[in-house]
Amino acid sequence: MEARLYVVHGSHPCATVARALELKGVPYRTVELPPPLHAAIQRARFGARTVPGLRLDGERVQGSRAILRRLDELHRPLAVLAARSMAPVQRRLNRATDNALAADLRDLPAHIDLVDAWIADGVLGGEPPNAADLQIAPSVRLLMTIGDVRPLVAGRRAEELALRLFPDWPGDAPAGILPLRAPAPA
Ligand SMILES: N[C@@H](CCC(=O)N[C@@H](CS)C(=O)NCC(=O)O)C(=O)O
Repeated sequence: MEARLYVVHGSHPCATVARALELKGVPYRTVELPPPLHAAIQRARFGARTVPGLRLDGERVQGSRAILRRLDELHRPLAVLAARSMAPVQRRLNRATDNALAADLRDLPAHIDLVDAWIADGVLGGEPPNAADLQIAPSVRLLMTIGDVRPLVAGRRAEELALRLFPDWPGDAPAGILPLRAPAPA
């Protein structure tokens, strides 16, 4: 997919679209238009004066709301298709068998206890963060995107550390997607 985003420097609706493209993983080129020439250029290219405008494989969409709507339309089926073909490969690469999952779920509460103990002992959670913080906090933060296991971390020191060092994190898998049940929180 070839995308070209037409912007004016500092425009907030243009920032909206740029971020949406990044979040959806759509590579794009930015064309910065010099005001006030943008008005004539945009009108000729998109039929309206304002930026942003987006060219997507030849299709032209103007205005941040219309662009985000169009990106959603295009990307929902693509994401489903991609997930269908990627998931089995990823599963093999990560040796994600039901047995491995069962073992991981069984061991997870002990791992979280260990992280909490390290935080309590000052091994983790200091300022500035150390190398171990930067290894462990993102692992906990990633786990927190899995609704089935999030309760195991909720309210724990490990959760606070993960959120403090990595407040923003992509992804959210709703509870109920794992083929096995996670252990109940202690
Ligand atoms: N609601 C529109 C707002 C677009 C808009 O006002 N863009 C400004 C830049 S922030 C613009 O093109 N201003 C120049 C002009 O009005 O000619 C959208 O979200 O796309």
